[in-house]
Amino acid sequence: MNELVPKSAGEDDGAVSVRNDLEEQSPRDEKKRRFVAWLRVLLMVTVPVLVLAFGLQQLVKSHGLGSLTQCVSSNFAKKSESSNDDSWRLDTNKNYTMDVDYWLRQTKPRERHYYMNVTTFVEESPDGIRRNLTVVNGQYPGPLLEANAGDTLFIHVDNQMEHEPVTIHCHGLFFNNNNSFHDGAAYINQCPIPPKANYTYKIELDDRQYGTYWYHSHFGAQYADGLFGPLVIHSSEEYRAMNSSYDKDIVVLVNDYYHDMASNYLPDYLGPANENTEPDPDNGLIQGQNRFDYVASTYLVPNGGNSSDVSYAPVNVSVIDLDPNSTYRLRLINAGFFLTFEFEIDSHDLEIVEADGTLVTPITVDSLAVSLAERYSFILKPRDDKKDLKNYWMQARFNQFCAKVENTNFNPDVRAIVSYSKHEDPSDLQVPDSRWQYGGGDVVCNEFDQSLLHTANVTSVPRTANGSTLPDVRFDVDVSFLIKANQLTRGYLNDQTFENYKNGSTMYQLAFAADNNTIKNLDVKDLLTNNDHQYMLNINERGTIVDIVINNYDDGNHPFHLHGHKFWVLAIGKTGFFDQKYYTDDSGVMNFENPVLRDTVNIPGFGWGVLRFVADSPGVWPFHCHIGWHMESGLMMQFNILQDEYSNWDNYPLKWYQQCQYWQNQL
Ligand SMILES: *[C@@H]1O[C@H](CO)[C@@H](O)[C@H](O)[C@H]1NC(C)=O
Ligand SMILES: *[C@@H]1O[C@H](CO)[C@@H](O)[C@H](O)[C@H]1NC(C)=O
Ligand SMILES: *[C@@H]1O[C@H](CO)[C@@H](O)[C@H](O)[C@H]1NC(C)=O
Ligand SMILES: *[C@@H]1O[C@H](CO)[C@@H](O)[C@H](O)[C@H]1NC(C)=O
Ligand SMILES: *[C@@H]1O[C@H](CO)[C@@H](O)[C@H](O)[C@H]1NC(C)=O
Ligand SMILES: *[C@@H]1O[C@H](CO)[C@@H](O)[C@H](O)[C@H]1NC(C)=O
Ligand SMILES: *[C@@H]1O[C@H](CO)[C@@H](O)[C@H](O)[C@H]1NC(C)=O
Ligand SMILES: *[C@@H]1O[C@H](CO)[C@@H](O)[C@H](O)[C@H]1NC(C)=O
Ligand SMILES: *[C@@H]1O[C@H](CO)[C@@H](O)[C@H](O)[C@H]1NC(C)=O
Ligand SMILES: *[C@@H]1O[C@H](CO)[C@@H](O)[C@H](O)[C@H]1NC(C)=O
Ligand SMILES: *[C@@H]1O[C@H](CO)[C@@H](O)[C@H](O)[C@H]1NC(C)=O
Ligand SMILES: *[C@@H]1O[C@H](CO)[C@@H](O)[C@H](O)[C@H]1NC(C)=O
Ligand SMILES: [Cu+2]
Repeated sequence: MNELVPKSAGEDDGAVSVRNDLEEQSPRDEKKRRFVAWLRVLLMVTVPVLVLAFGLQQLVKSHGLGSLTQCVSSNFAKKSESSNDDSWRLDTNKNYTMDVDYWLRQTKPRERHYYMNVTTFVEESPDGIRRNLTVVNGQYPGPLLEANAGDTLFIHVDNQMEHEPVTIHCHGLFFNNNNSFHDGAAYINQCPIPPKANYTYKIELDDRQYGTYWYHSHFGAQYADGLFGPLVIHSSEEYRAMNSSYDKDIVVLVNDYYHDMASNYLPDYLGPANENTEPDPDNGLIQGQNRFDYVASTYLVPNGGNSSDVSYAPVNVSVIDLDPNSTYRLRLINAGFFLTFEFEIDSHDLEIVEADGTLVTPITVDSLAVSLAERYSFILKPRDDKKDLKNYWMQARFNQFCAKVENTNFNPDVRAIVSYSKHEDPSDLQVPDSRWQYGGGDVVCNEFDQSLLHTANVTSVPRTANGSTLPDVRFDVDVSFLIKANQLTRGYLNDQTFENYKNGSTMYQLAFAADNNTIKNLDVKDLLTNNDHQYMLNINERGTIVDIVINNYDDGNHPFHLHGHKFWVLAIGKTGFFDQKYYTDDSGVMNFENPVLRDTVNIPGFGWGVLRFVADSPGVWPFHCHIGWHMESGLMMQFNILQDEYSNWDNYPLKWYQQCQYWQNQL
């Protein structure tokens, strides 16, 4: 095996802890050890035979690779019903407020270390209904990560869960400093961090990348359960380019929210005879919090649960405190799992200045629709005279037209209070009544019109050497949901539905077993390969200009995301199909001058889109619909970019490599 070990195996740069513990024990020993530990825990507590039997069954199941089985955790502690301890709730007023001056003073690149303990379950109630969550550092939602452009970000993940693997993916980062193995997409460019193991992501940030991003688990449907949070990259160059137009900077995190673990919905959703009917959320949250109007007689217990097990304690909306003498930059993130929402703040205009880390020519709106995984920054413009500023509703209205079924639990009009008044008890705040004025949302689930957004710092989009509007490579991809074997409905990109590659990860196979891997007959001259549910676009020439032409044959919308790159949104079509003549005619359907450059964009139901990117970052990059349910049903593929380069890197972390061996040994 020696020739396969990363060349840097012996070198420890002092940052990434390189250990041998995964190798020291044979997997069988490891299984035995865990089994004994488990038994010890079980015997310490006197448990009924039934629980023991259940536990053993789960233990066995949890060794199935990538199993999403949720298990009783030995360190699970049920909080007493009467407990007022809300230390599990992240203080977002504090943690999501950034220190503008501090970041402007940072002139030299630095290392930024963040520590994430990932724990199994806390039974808590962000909106009043008690449920289990998977969280970072025992709190919900996840903490803010910050750095400056050009810094090195270290994310030290300690997976303290007993039975679930985990990965952390930083959504939107380039990973273009020979570090794409830290993208954190499970089975694609990283083998997941096993239960009870730890791993350090070392991310040398591009010194030209700044703006609003977020992180989330990229293992199965895990992020729906709470493993996500904001990630902001500051830059004094960005601040100057924005004319230094704000003095306060805060994150507004919005997500749709389910009352049960994602894994409990999956068997039904992925099961036979379900024609892609996604579970509709029970609520939406702003800053991880919202009220839920619980009425026992009408409450729909998720997944056929027993209503006598429902536990509820009223929770109010969150309050975002603002200073009337300051000008705010708000960074809005759709960190949800399924739905688009429309956003507004009463009596305020929103001057949009950033989309997914790209500065755009400022435009002022009173509301905007935000698709899953997208981010916008805007300068908050109060319409009321500053001295009259009081309290206002912030509203995120989730578009129910994007869902196939309606969940009667869900009041899609989700709110928070924006408060300029000094207050003691938030529940005493007086907020003028207001009604949502923008209708029920776009009936075909369109998002904010992307053609209104223009990249600020651009002269024109990249063109091929001969100056034509055509790309070097045009990749056409048709999106559909098809019922195939066993009445199972799955998501298809062309004729392929994605399944996790369980034999390590794709990048591990391609980098270390190139001549002998099972997923690709190594002929990089093939643009497309599709073995073993691994549909791949292979681009091996640096700087290749690629257009992805997406035609959506499905009635549902799909917010597509490409890892490691931003793409130019050349065109979005709300109906019909893309026509080749748009490249050259004078219809103006495609924008080759100043379209928006972002990492996530919505493709409308029965619509289409053309996205251009430059293949200049070596790695194996997922391209997928960000709707968590759709990812699970196979709406994902991989872009294998510059394999000749990444295969020759000598800086793969030993632990990254060993984790793949660990999972291979479990097979
Ligand atoms: C937010 O939480 C992170 C992680 O715990 C911590 O490093 C950071 O200092 C906190 N930020 C603020 C502004 O409190
Ligand atoms: C949370 O998980 C524990 C352990 O699996 C389980 O006993 C409990 O019923 C769960 N609580 C909820 C609300 O699902
Ligand atoms: C992570 O967990 C360890 C062990 O319980 C604890 O010592 C440490 O303080 C935790 N770190 C954070 C950031 O919560
Ligand atoms: C990571 O795990 C190894 C053992 O698996 C342990 O020796 C090391 O202390 C752990 N590191 C942290 C920071 O918990
Ligand atoms: C604008 O683009 C130029 C040329 O690519 C680059 O050097 C500069 O850093 C960019 N400015 C900002 C604010 O991104
Ligand atoms: C900054 O000022 C310039 C010149 O007035 C203007 O063109 C540009 O749109 C402004 N940018 C922002 C983000 O306000
Ligand atoms: C629900 O729970 C109650 C009380 O624990 C029990 O009597 C009842 O049989 C349960 N119903 C179902 C359908 O499981
Ligand atoms: C805002 O500024 C005005 C005028 O300088 C001052 O009177 C007022 O106290 C300030 N308000 C706050 C909340 O700081
Ligand atoms: C929630 O806050 C609103 C606005 O301050 C207040 O009117 C209401 O009474 C509060 N509800 C509860 C249950 O505290
Ligand atoms: C320009 O280059 C593109 C991509 O290489 C090619 O498809 C196209 O035919 C070329 N156009 C002309 C006019 O040569
Ligand atoms: C290639 O695969 C075969 C069959 O799986 C195996 O016997 C052989 O050891 C592999 N060679 C290398 C270099 O991994
Ligand atoms: C990245 O890897 C390439 C080989 O593909 C090497 O030439 C280059 O020096 C590396 N760059 C850095 C910053 O390590
Ligand atoms: Cu989708």
